[in-house]
Amino acid sequence: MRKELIRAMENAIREIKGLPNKEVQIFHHNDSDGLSSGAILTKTFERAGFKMNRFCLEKPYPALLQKVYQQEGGLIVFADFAGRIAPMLSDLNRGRNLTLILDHHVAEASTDPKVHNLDPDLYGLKGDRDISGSTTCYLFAQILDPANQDLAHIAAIGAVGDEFFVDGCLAGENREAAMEAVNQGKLEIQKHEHGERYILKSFEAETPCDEFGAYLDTLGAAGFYQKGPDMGIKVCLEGMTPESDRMLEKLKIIQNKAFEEEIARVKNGELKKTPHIQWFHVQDRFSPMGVKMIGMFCDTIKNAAYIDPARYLAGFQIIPNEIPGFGPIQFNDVKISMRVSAHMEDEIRAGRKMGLDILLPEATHKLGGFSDACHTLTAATTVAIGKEEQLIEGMEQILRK
Ligand SMILES: [Mn+2]
Repeated sequence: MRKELIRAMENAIREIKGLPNKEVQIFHHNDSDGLSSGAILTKTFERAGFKMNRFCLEKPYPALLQKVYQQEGGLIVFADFAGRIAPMLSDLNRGRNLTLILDHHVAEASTDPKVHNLDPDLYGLKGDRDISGSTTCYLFAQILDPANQDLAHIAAIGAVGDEFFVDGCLAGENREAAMEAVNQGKLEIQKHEHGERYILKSFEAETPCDEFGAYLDTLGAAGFYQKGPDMGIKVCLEGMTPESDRMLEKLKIIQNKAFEEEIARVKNGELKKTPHIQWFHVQDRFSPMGVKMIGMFCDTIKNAAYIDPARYLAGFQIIPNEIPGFGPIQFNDVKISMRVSAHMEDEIRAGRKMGLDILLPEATHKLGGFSDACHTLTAATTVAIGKEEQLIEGMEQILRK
């Protein structure tokens, strides 16, 4: 299975080497795994002598993809997302651009031979156990040029960041990458009672990978519209600096202040209630932070005393009509994030309440929205601005049935 993935990567690389222009556009996710993936690809294509345009995205929104695929003859790489939307990318591409998908989420096969879906999920590897986005990029990088083996520790940062462990330890391809970094003296593995801790030794200060990942997560999420991802890539490649520390502190202050103010509003009656759902709307009050913040905010308050433990919790945040570095895009959409209390979590696990993975996508589809990351206990989708109440009502209808 791994062999076939390697072969597929080799085929894609052969096509890259046959391109007349050495130019690449990289789109990568904004969490620690996505930033690590972006850093590995940046170094890899730099070394290969490519001119590069790199974009960090919170999600590969269809409105953005339509713009991306107006071009022809390009090399387009997606990292840490897009595995599942390979058929859609194939329809948009129609043989016109060489496209590579280096994701590790659940995937669907491409229908365009120019769209290479190199998601290990298609090759029998488990993206939530064996291999992260960063390790997928690392595998690809190594095949392109064995010199890229020196990026193994960055693969480990992403793997730890995604928190997929087996008995507290990295497994599969992620473990291979970590062991390579250990051999190079860039990583140390400390064993403890419940597994292992991974300490980065490649930079001036030794830092545990989990702390490094949390640092990247804040830069990418809270700093999304303020060049946080650029700083994240730099930190992955060169380590933390006083400058990156200052940016992190500034972002933490912005986040804490925004959350505190929103908690006060929710407590003071801005939480609307329907029979099964409680919901609120932050409009653009989390600006200039990214829309991942609405999910993080729901996580922060889901078990608070002022939240009804027996109702689903939903929060809305307006998606800015802009992708940093890419320019304006008229999304005119709002993001909804949903979470549940510990009590509801038990109910859903026991099968007595409907999981969010069914409830939210079903209601979203009826309104022509876009659903991406929906799990039983956490879910998020987007719908057009103005359809918020209809979406809540749609979910109530599903629950009444
Ligand atoms: Mn990932």
